[in-house]
Amino acid sequence: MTSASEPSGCLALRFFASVALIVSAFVIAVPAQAVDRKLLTEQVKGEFTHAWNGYKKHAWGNDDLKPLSKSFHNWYAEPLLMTPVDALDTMYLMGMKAEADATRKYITDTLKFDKDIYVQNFEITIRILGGLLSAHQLTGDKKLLAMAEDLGTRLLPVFDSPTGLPYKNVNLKTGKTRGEISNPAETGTLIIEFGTLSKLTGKPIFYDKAKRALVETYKRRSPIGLVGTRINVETGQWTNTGSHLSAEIDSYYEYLLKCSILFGDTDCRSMWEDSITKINTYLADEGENMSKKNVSGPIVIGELWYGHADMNTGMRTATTTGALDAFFPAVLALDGDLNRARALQDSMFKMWQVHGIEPEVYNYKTGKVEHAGYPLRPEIVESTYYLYQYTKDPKYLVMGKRMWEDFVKHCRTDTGYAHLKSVVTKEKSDAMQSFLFAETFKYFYLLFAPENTLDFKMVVFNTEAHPIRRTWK
Ligand code: DMJ
Repeated sequence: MTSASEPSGCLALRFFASVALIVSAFVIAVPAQAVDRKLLTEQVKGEFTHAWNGYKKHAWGNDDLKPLSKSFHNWYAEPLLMTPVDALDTMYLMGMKAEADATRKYITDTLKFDKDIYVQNFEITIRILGGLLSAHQLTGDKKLLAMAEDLGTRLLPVFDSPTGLPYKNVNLKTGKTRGEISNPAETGTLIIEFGTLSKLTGKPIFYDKAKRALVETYKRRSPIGLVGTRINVETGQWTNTGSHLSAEIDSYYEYLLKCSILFGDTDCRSMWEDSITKINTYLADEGENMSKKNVSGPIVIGELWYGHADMNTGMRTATTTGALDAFFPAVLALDGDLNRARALQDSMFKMWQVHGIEPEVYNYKTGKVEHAGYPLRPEIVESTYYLYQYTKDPKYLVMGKRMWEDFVKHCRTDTGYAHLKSVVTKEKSDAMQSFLFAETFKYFYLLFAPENTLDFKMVVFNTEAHPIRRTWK
C-alpha cells in the first residue's frame, strides 16, 4: 500500500506500473466475427417477454417478481408498480404496442400516489417519475403527465431542509420527511426528471429545487474539488469523505453533464467541466496517452481504471471498481472523451471476463473480486451501446454479444431472470429488480436493433434509461 504523505500525482504514475502488470495478465477477447444483429434483437425481445410474462404470472400488481420462489416483493407496505412503470417505455421501443398500451392503461387506472408510506425520493424519482415522463413523451398520454405532476408535487417536501439538500425519504400522503444522512447520488440525481416536469408543466418549482440540490452538493466539494460518499442534509457536513465513481456518488456526475446537454444549463456545464478535471486528476489510474480527448492512433489496451481517494487529500484509499462504475465509459463518450471512454470500456470488459460476468466490487490491482454479487446491472451494457453509437466499431457489437450470452446463461430462470449471489459460483438469489426491464434489456436491445429504433442523438437517458426528449424551447 502507499504511504500517507505521498502526493497523488506520483501515486497515480507509480501505481500504473503495477496496474499494467495485472491487466496484462488478461487478454481482451473481442475477436473479429460477424454479429447477427437481427437474431440478437429478436433474442433480447424474446427474453424480455419471458421475464415480463413471469412477472405477470406471479407478481402482477406488485413491484417485483421473486424469480426463484415465484412470488413477489414490494418495496413498501403498498405497491407502486415498479416493474410495469419501469418496463413501459422499453415495450414501446421493442414494438410491443398492444402489450404496452394495455400496461399503460393498467398503470393509469390503478397507480395512485396518495399513500401513507415513506418512499426513497431518489429511487422513486429515477424509476417512477422518469418512467412516467418518458412514456408520456413516447405516447402523448396526458394522464401520465398528470400522474408525474402529482408524484413530483408529493416528493417536493424533501427539499425543505436547512441546506436545500433533499432528505432521503418522504411520506407521499403527509409530506413528512426523514433520512438526513444522504449522498451525492441521491441529492444530485434529480434534475433530469424534476427539470423535465417543469418544462412540460410550465411550473419552474421542480427545476429550481432539483437544481439547487445539485448546486448545494457541488458547493460542498473539497478544496481539491472532490465530493464524498455521505452528507448530512441538515448541516451540510460530510460524514464519509471517500471519493469515487461508485455507489452513492456515480449518477451525481452523470447528471451534471446530462443537465447541461438536456437543458443547455451553463452552470451544470461548468460544474461538470470542473468535476471531470478533478476526477481525472485524483481518481484515475491511467497510462500516458490518456490526456488527449480524441487521439486517432490505437488505444493502449487496459491502461485506465478509476479508483477511490480521500476527498480532502486526494490520497488513493482503494483500487476497487465494479458493476456500478461501468456507467462511466458512457459518460466519457457523451462528453466527447472517446479515448478514455474506449480504454475504460476495455478495462470493464476485462473485469467482466474474469468470471464470465461482472462482480459488484473488483480490485483492479490485485485482480480479486471483493463483492461477488451481480444484481442484473445494466451499466456495462449501457456503455457498450454508447461506445457503439459514437464509434460504430463492430468490436462493441461483439463485446455486447459476449455479455448477452453470459447474461442469459447465468441469470435466466424458468420464470424470469435472477440476481447472482456470486459471480464466482453463479449461485442465484431470489430477486429481479425492475431496472432489468428499464435498463438491462433496453440497452441490449438498442445495441443490436436497427439504427432507426431510437434516434440516439435526440434523447438524454435518465439514470434508469428512460429516454427524455427536449420538446421545449
Ligand atoms: C439503477 O437504478 C440506476 O441505473 C442507478 O443509477 C444505479 N443503480 C441501478 C442499476 O444498477
